[in-house]
Amino acid sequence: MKDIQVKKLIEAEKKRQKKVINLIASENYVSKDVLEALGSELTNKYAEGYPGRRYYGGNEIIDKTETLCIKRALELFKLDPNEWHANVQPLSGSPANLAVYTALSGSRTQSASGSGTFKIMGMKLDHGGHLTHGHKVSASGKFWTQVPYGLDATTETINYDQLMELAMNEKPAVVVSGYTAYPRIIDWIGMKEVANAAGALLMVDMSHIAGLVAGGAYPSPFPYADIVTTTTHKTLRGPRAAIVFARKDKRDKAGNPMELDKKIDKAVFPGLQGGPHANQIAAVAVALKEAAAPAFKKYAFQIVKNARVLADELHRRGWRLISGGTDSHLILVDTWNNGKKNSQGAGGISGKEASDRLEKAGIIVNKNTIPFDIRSPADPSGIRLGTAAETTRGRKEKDFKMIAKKIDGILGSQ
Ligand code: DSN
Repeated sequence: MKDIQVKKLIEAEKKRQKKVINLIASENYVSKDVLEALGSELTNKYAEGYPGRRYYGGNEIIDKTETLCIKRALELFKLDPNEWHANVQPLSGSPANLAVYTALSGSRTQSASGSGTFKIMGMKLDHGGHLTHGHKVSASGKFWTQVPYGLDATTETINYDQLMELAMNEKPAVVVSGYTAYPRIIDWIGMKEVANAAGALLMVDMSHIAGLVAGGAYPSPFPYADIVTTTTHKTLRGPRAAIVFARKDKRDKAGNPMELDKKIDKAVFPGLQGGPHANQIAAVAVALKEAAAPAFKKYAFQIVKNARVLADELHRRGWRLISGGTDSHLILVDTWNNGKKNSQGAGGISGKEASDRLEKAGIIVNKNTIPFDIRSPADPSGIRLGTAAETTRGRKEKDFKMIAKKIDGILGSQ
């Protein structure tokens, strides 16, 4: 690279990534092949439209690339192409979710009187939901109306009866499940019953768990969901991008075809985006093939094993974990109400301080709200830990025991 300034920055970031223990639950390390596809000449091509229906000439190869990516996406999650559609153009997770709401709500999002409001029933941010599940600071909450739900105060897990009651009262158009800070297995059947009872569609944002689902280490939402969105760069270990899957055969209450596939395609392009990033789509295709290999299955199960060990060790050392532990790749630690260090139940260290202290020691995490947090998102009560990135680097149970010991030492000292 001739640009020395940028080259130095890239080298410095590479060095930083190698040096640290990365416990950011939404990050991972991609393969050289994924990087090669991302850095390829495919970035030079404009391809507005879809395979076989482009607005620019010269798209023969791009058509093949996108078609291959779609095929691999459907195959990886064992979906019948007659039943499911995949759109691989969303640039990342937020545009993917926005495309779904745009597709479902039609052109008029809210009438002036408030009637006909398009309601998104989504988990509250501080309980583990995502901004794009209807939060008021996101376009999803500005254009549409969130029906927020939270976790059970005692178990810190989903209470499906509470959700059912809320859904029946509010009659949302769509129930969104799949979260950014929920360590437990989601009962997809329970979520489907909630959506069905309200006459709503079930949308699952499986961004965090996609790699676990692909590897068989977490139950698949596909048998129950109407729409599934996912980013491709978390446990799935691909480039930064997203996919929207939609059922082709969904009918509305009157029995008319909903054409979710066509509506979502239109919402992505020309609704929200211009030309797709063909280099990114090629890199997703590479990652999907990698995720279909037997080694990835082993990887997905190892992520969960490592997370369980990390959770058990922290718990054993006196740290309060949200919901008591994990079934997935992530753990939410309550650093503020830390039973071991603080018998009064308050006055522990904030998530920000915990994250700062760990970073100084080379362990990278993110501060995170915990359910019913009394502190602010900028300085919340907890930290979120994930094991996908370090599992990619070959770390196993014994390494995560050491990591737990280190974390305890760093956060436990006054
Ligand atoms: N930033 C992602 C995460 O960390 O979970 C969500 O957008």
